[in-house]
Amino acid sequence: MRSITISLCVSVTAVAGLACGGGKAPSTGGGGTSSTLTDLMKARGLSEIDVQAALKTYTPSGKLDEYMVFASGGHSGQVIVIGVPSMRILKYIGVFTPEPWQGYGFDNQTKDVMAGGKRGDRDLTWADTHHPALSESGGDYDGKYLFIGDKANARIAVIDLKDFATKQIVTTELIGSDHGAAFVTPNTDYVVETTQYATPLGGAFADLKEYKDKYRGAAVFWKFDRDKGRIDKDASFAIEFPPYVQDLADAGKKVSDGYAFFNSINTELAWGGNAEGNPPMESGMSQNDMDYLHVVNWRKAEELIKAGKFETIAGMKVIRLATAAEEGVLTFVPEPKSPHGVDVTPDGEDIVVGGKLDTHGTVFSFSKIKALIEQKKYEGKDPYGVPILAFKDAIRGQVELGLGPLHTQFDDQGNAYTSLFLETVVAKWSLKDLKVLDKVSTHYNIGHLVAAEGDTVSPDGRFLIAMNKWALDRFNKVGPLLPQNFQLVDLTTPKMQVLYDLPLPLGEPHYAQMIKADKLAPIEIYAPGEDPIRGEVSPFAVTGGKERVERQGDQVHVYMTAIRSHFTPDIVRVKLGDTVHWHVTNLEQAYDATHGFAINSYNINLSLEPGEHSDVTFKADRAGVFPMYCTEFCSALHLEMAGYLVVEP
Ligand code: RUQ
Ligand code: CUA
Repeated sequence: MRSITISLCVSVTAVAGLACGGGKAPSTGGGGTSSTLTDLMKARGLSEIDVQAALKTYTPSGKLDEYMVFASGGHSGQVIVIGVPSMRILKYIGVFTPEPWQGYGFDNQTKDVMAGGKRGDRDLTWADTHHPALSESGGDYDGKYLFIGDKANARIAVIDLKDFATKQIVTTELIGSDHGAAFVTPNTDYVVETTQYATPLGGAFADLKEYKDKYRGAAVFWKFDRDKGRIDKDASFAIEFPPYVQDLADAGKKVSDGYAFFNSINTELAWGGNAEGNPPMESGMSQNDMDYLHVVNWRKAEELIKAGKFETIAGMKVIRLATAAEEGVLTFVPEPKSPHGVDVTPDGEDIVVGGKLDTHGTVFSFSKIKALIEQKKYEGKDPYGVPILAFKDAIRGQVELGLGPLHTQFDDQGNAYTSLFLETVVAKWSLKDLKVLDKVSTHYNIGHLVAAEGDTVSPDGRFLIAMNKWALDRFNKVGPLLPQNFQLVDLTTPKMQVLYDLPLPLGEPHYAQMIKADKLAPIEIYAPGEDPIRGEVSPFAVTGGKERVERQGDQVHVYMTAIRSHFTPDIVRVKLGDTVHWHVTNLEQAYDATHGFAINSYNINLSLEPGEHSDVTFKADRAGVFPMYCTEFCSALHLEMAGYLVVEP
């Protein structure tokens, strides 16, 4: 017992610089019980390893995190911001779905943003957010923007990290779903979105029996205009792919800049029909020993677009498959058995593919692939005329990883980390000699993993998060639907160590990226009267003393201000049938002085951050007296920050 106390004392003191006089922890003050660390450990059933983990993650009140994680919010259609190492949740960013607290999807501005993602005239009220991608300069995160894809509806969102708010959603009817989305080219020239499930391009109709001939995938290269901070739809283009069910994707970097890599899982061209005499999809798609890694020369594709070698489908410029094959835009390399993740190494030289139904990670060599393409050394063509390189000539080697390799991230020491779904571990392996060095168990069924800046040209190492699909026995029971489990893993010790479990009960968060916190510089307040979506002072902004109600026929404009602790005007009278244009400016210029604005029965709910201006338009179609009030506990007189909307019959 005594020796445990001593060794704990030594290690704890070493880790945290704690005073450890005779094993006594400092008293917690007047009249409190003073206990030794060992007593505390005993009482809570903690081991020395547990205490080390606690010391590596515990972040006292007022201390900030070193890294920030942007995680997909899965079905919620949001993005989750998490601090590392504390694993404290810092923000849910409303993206594809309304987020009431931020008033996202309630005012005219954010309704317009959401309308950008409409398919046909249908409002979509959920998303399957998969892969967030931070903007990059020279292949490194620059902390300016974040993009994320919605697999279910083939949409991409742009989030400005100036205020951590969604500014734009785009979609194209060219494709019906995506999965390799979003990822960015090294200078964020393009945000790439790739089809998952093939459909006839542009939403046309063709029966599934015509799958081979009429169904297609595509990679959409959304042009990002950095000055405007928006995707430029007109400058975007797409490349048509065979209906091989493209999976994950990654952009080349450094030596492989100008290229992008896409996995596929269905070179069998299965299309289901298990009640029509066909094999079920999952076995139909798993017959071949090899699928195709799609190697795309996107700089070449840009040239073809400039040269007019495209067709316009559903408003999108599309390089047709035959053109892509002939002009060297698209080349295939066989890859083992229904792979999943494809990840380019920090130097851009290797492309690591997770086998999923194969026990290997396959390491393709970009320089070999490039040389083979230049020499036109093909071993054949696929049925669509796309040239195929020989597998053995294109790889540097394979690493025997274990069961179910999926995704790979990198550190600053030349190591790679691959998630193994079936084995439910993270495998650490050496890029140099392709040998496994260590494995750590995760709980359970890990999907993606994210290391600190682990997919950039300069990874940091240090921390990794295992993003686990199943939680089983990790948390208190909450009924049959369990949270997902993010496990923080220490990469600085010789053996990887799990430090912390964070349950995420919001949707299945697929992927995340982890950025050094000091690369982010968000604003604290908006300029007086700023419309955050336009990024400028609103023409409807209201200043103190200029509050008023103006009527033009049945159109009523309300110019209102909010400041602790009142709205001006606090009574607004309109007539049944009027259209009301409500303009509210928060006059506060103090950090964190947010007011809410809600009107009963009319589903009006705004969040006005300091300086922010917001507009909402509605029809006064119900007579009565409707309380309106501030929904943020903004001051001692918050409850008094209220008024009435009077709709006269
Ligand atoms: S993935 S299943 Cu990122 Cu592994 Cu979507
Ligand atoms: Cu303003 Cu409560």
